[in-house]
Amino acid sequence: MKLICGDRTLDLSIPQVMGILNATPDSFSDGGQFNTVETGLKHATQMQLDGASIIDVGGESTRPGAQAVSVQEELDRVIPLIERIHNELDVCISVDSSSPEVFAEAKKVGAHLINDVRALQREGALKAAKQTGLPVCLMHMQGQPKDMQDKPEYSQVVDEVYGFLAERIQACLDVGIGADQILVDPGFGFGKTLDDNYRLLAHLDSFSGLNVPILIGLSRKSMIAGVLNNAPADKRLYGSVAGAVISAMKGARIIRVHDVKPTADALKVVQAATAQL
Ligand code: 7PM
Repeated sequence: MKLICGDRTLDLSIPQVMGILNATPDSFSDGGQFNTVETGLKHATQMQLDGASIIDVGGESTRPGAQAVSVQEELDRVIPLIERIHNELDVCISVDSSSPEVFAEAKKVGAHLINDVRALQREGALKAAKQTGLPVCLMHMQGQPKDMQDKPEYSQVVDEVYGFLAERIQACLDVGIGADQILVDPGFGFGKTLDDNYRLLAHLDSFSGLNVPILIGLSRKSMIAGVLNNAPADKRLYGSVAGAVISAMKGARIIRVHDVKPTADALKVVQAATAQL
């Protein structure tokens, strides 16, 4: 089970850790670009040392309630950082974006994977993604970040998310993206109640019916806080690691996290046990 990512290859027979690198100004002490790139590179370096095989660089906050950012703003945030990481580190770089212009520029400076929380539904996104030749991760979201948590509603959340992802896989195949270049993600926290999130986690194994690798992100999310008396973000580590372990045991191949070392250690234990099945 290998995923070809431009000039790199990821071995998905073992669960891989994707480290989150925010290139949004609020994640850094000042808005200056030098500081942003240097701080980001340091963080990426540490995450790689800790066991991340992929660094996910994002310049749009998709936090519930967040406002949209312009394409230029997104480019200014992510492109210099991707270029620097590509020049300095031996790691797979994923770009967390929904903008066709960002896909193209990110590819030029060394990105290896497109991670789109809007599953390539923006105008021109499917074609732009296809043109990069890079693998794509298709995520499910109900609504838009601005209002997605207002009133999430499903009749059968697992079936609906599954159906949506199946349809987006087909849309990719229709523009010529190879079946072996597609990943899917149920999108924990994106237009979902606490019960919806745990139902998706409990049934994550059913998504293997889509026949593409599964990526998940639940690190420090409200679904963790929701079972921990609404613990603040810095108190959600053990819960997040538990979610990562459950996901890996139910077949997830890439786990997107803030806390790389604790997650990488936990996944090694999962792998050691799984290898004896
Ligand atoms: C604030 C709240 C900022 C939540 C950022 C977030 C995912 C993703 C994100 C995910 C994939 C976060 C989210 N989440 N991409 N991007 N899957 N593929 O918690 O679950 O990191 S942003």
